[in-house]
Amino acid sequence: MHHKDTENTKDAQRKSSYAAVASPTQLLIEFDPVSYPNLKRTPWPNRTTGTENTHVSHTEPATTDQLYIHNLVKREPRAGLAEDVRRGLSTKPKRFLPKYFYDQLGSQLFEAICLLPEYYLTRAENEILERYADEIVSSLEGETTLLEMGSGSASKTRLLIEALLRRQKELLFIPVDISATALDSSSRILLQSYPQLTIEAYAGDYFAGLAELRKKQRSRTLALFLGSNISNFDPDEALKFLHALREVLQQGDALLLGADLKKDKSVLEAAYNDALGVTAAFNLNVLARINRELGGNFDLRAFQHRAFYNEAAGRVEIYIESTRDQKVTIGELDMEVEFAAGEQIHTENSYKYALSDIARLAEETGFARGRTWLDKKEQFSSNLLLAV
Ligand code: AVJ
Repeated sequence: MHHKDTENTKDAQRKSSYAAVASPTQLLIEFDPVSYPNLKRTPWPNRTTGTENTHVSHTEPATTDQLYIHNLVKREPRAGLAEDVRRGLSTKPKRFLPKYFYDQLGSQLFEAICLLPEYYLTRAENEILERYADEIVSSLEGETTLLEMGSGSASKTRLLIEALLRRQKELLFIPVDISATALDSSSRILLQSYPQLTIEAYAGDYFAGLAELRKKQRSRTLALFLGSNISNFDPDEALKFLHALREVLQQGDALLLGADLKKDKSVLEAAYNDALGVTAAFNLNVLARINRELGGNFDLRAFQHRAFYNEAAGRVEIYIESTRDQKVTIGELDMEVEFAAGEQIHTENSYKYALSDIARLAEETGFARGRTWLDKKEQFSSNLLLAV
């Protein structure tokens, strides 16, 4: 049950600052300055009248008509980085959960990955959405709410927002993301571009987000799970996730699922071993994060990035490998960890799909398979699954 869980799980005493500045119609959340050292307390862009600089630091919704970010992690500070790192470094083989990639720096490194020439996924999905967004949204009837799991920078989402706004005047957008900074900045940008939007955001991991979403009724909903975010799930977790997502939807709603397709090993391995080393930085940033947030002393130069396609398992496997025998201490965990030369920490799997895999997943989780769209090179798939 890995994947996303907000970064700002550090104890309350650390999150004294960053009560956001909000104008009367908006409200933001508190950020953890350890996970988000560079978050700026910029005032809201001027889209409202009235007084500025109302205070805030709530976890519960206040009356606001444009944006609210629910911080789910603050409610469960125990299930966090510290505990998962302790556990992950105590098991054999060692492992981390991919959700911990996405602190402020990690989220931005991921945005950089999406621009790499070798990382074809983002461009391929963008090509599909540019071309078919209108067709995709026409599969739903009536006033539609847009829900997105793992929205990140939400740049591809814009294409669907625009398609929906061509047929309705207003739109409620509900993004769920592990990174509170990504949610904050993407929401600000979206609201500036589309004044017709209302955003209700959830900063937390997928399952925490879904648990919250179950509590509320929504109008006709198009859910998005883009970018092959499903790739991080093992098969049983993918089933569990789609089941849970199906539960927050009603019959007649739909899910647009972006899934990277199985393909040539050389293409896949290049995508996860880029020449600039951005993927390596993204991967090793987890060690830097442990140094920053848990008082670790990992020497990043004594570890290296590894990624290869395991064809039998249908997944790219990503590791951090120790280049020598070494000991690392993690102050806040009171922990000393030994690494042998060549020993690895498994940081991520990225599963690749055949269209038949997606069909099976859909059928097992209460969806009927609608249309599938591919990019011209047929590298990536956008699959409409209908809640039945
Ligand atoms: C965000 C899980 C879709 O698996 O391609 C990219 C993450 N890791 N490069 C992927 C990732 C290294 C990405 N997903």
